[in-house]
Amino acid sequence: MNPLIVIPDIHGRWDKLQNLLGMLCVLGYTLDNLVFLGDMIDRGPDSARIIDWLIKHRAQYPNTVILRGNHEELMLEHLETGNDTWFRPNNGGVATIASYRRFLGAELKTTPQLLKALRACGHFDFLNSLPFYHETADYFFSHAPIPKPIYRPVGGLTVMESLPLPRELYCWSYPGRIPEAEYAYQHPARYAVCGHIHRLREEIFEARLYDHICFLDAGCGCHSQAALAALILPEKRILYSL
Ligand SMILES: [Mn+2]
Repeated sequence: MNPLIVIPDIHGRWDKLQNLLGMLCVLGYTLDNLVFLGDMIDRGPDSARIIDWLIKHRAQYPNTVILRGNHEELMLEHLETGNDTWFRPNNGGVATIASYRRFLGAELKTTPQLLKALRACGHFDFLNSLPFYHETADYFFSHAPIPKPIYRPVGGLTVMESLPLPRELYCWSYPGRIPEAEYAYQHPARYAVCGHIHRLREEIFEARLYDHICFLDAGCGCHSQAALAALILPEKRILYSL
């Protein structure tokens, strides 16, 4: 089987995504087994274009996995309830609406207009269908890290402490002051990969690879110098966009 290539938070940076995918192709990797960890949208300028590309890419390569991040949650919540947390400056929803105005060539002045336009182009149904996690025999992927007490092993199987997990956990959980590696649960027989957490505030512009989990977000879309990372599995090689 071709390697799995995992890509974390893109945050609207089409340029970084294209650079990374180009680099992967030059190195001889195929793009038919990509796993996107969510937060494809917001902050950067090209969210609409990225979502459109993801829909087409998954149609072409059905093995493609695209997860839901907290930013897709914020956008969906706004569209469904009018909650405007999405528009807080740090969240970057305004940039996403601007990208849809350009992409669709429409004014999109109100939330109902935006919702109607997103339904018409298929983006709403796409975003609304994104799963919260993806599990294979060897790996566990989620946008945010799963904290320690959540899983327990039973007879060699992975069993969740309480089913279903609160859905926000997959998108929003955050170690706070706990060192990230200590915070994250060690999945039995599975290597975990998450996005969601960068360490730009500590001037760390890299992904962090631990024995049981990889924190893959290097801060793409949150700082002009931050790259988009990719984790290539099973070799655990990390590449960065320019
Ligand atoms: Mn996130």
